Amino acid sequence: MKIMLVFPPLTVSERYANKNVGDVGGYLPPLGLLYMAAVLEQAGHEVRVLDCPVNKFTSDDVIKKIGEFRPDWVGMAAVTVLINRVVELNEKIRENFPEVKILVGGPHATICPQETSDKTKADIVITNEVEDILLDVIENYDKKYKKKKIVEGKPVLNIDKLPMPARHLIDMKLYTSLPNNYKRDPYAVHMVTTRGCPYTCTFCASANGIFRQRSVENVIAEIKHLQKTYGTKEIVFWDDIFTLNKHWVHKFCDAIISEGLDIAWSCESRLDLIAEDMVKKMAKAGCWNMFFGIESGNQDILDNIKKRTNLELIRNGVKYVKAAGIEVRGSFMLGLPGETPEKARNTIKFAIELDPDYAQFSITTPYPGTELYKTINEWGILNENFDNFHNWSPVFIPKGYKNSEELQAMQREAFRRFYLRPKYIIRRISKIRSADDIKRNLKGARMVMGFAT
Ligand code: B12
Ligand code: SF4
Repeated sequence: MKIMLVFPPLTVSERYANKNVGDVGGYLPPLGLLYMAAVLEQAGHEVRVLDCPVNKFTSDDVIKKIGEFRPDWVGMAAVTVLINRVVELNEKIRENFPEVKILVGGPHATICPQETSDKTKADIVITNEVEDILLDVIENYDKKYKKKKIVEGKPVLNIDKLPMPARHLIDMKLYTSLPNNYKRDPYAVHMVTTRGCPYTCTFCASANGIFRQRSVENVIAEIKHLQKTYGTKEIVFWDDIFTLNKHWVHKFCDAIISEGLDIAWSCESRLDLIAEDMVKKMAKAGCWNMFFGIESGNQDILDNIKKRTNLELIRNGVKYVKAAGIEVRGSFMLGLPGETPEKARNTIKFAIELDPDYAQFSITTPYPGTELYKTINEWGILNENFDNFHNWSPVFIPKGYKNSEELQAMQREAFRRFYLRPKYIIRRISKIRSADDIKRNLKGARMVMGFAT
């Protein structure tokens, strides 16, 4: 069968709700679709992947591409902010190609399957991870699934058995991480080595998952494949918590060191999952940058959102990572439940005290399905226009704020106070080593100014 998998259109300025940010990059291959494509190809199906954001395709371009390929099925990925795009695309596909069957999945479909099915009128919505059920649905649709509108996928228990993502179906040269997220462009490629996060943070769409991890051997094999096929020089691990299993991290670093793999890498984790010896070894194995969700500088707010950590653990974690020579990127959230402008200023002060290499100040967005979403009316007012669910517009106004303008102004203040410090600017300039560094820093500065003004 012929299957086209589509990542719906969303421009960078739409993603950041900010026209001043410019096209700074931050495009990563749609891994979920590439895993699906690999499973389908392995079974002999013909697959195309259409990543609209990176190609700047509109919904009309998608229709044109469908006309050229004439697939039996079109599958679409939906995060919450894209759900209305999926609805619009489905309407156009139905109008132009009534014979094509439509499949929808991804994080929003998983959280709101009924709403996704009603709104998109897809032939079938599959929730959760889909690799174990996808072939059955596509191949036996008429016999087994025609009467169903929603099928429940399940977490894949042994993720080592999955084929590698079908990156050959996209133009890998088009992808670049955000400027603070790579140093050996154009060869930074992203990977995931785990699935599911067992923590319970109330705002997070990944919470309460079953943690699974690939074997070190399996991950090293993918890195070698990327080096050989694409000349990859850098890997960005987008796992929710890369260092949950310290034993695994040691083994992974030992493998990189003993095999002499020349690879720079970065990853995400929690600051209470940092051990001094572990980060030292990570640095030795090529890790240069780590991203942490710090969220707030107020203990009561961290408790409210069930972050299950404290300010001291955060301070220590930052100290260990910096001492190992690894750059720190900290993500802070403004407008969390229980926050007032005064408490937001504590968060900004905490960010300045920790002094990470980069800080991101996003605006709390209560995604459907999260604990925060379910209890939101206790904490403030929610405007449920999913088109704005991208973490950069105030969709939720906590009781402590007068209005959305006050919250948006707080975000600008945070960016200004953090980035426009002479100490910070001097440090960034002193780290410039090459023409590439200059390019990256200029792009980053433009982005920051977009948020600060
Ligand atoms: C890498 C990443 C990004 C990257 C790359 C996005 C991309 N092109 O895929 C970047 C940085 C660009 C990004 C941006 C955003 N992201 Co993001 N991102 C992630 C992250 C960390 C990993 C995604 C991933 O690759 N997972 C691995 C693959 C294998 O899993 P998967 O994508 O979920 O796919 C599986 C299933 O969902 C399903 N599936 C997926 N697509 C489809 C399609 C069909 C037809 C079917 C049947 C099934 C199906 O099957 C797949 C295989 O089992 C996740 C968190 C996470 N742990 O998943 C957040 C996450 C997906 N992002 C999120 C958000 C909010 C965003 C932004 C809106 C934030 C922002 N303003 O920057 C933007 C949206 C941009 C966009 N166009 O999507 C949220 C989504 C929550 C929600 N309900 O919407 C998540 C869940 C983070 C979180 N915990 O809150 N993101
Ligand atoms: S915020 Fe991080 S630790 Fe908390 S549930 Fe989400 S991914 Fe897990």
